[in-house]
Amino acid sequence: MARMKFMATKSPKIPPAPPVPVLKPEDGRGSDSVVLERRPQKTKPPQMHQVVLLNDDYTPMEFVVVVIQEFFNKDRDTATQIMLKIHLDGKGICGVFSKDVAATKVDQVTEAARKNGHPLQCVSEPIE
Ligand code: TYC
Repeated sequence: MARMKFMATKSPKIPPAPPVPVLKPEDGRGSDSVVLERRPQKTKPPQMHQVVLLNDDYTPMEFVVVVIQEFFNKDRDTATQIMLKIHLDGKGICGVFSKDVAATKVDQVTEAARKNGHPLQCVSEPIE
């Protein structure tokens, strides 16, 4: 659309808000070119939390593998690898979630462990 010219007799009392998109006649693409302004992003993505299982000397390996499969949707081989990593390193990440979902995972794993008489520890920690 061609830019319209107005002969204003009186200037308005309230200046109009700067137009978005901005028309830039000097950009070499003609007066109809539309330039979209880049606005800084206001909302940050939500902070994510990793759910970590800690090693102990009493919880059976099989129980940990089943927990990782059931609560973290891992297949048997992946769950076994994660369990062995925890067993050897002392801890291991089972999944990364929003804060609320991570807290729910911790509660579910802890409840399952206590119901079965195991001391398994599960914690959530913010990442980055
Ligand atoms: N260390 C335990 C055992 O030898 C196994 C185990 C693995 C326990 C991972 C907890 O998060 C854990 N029975």
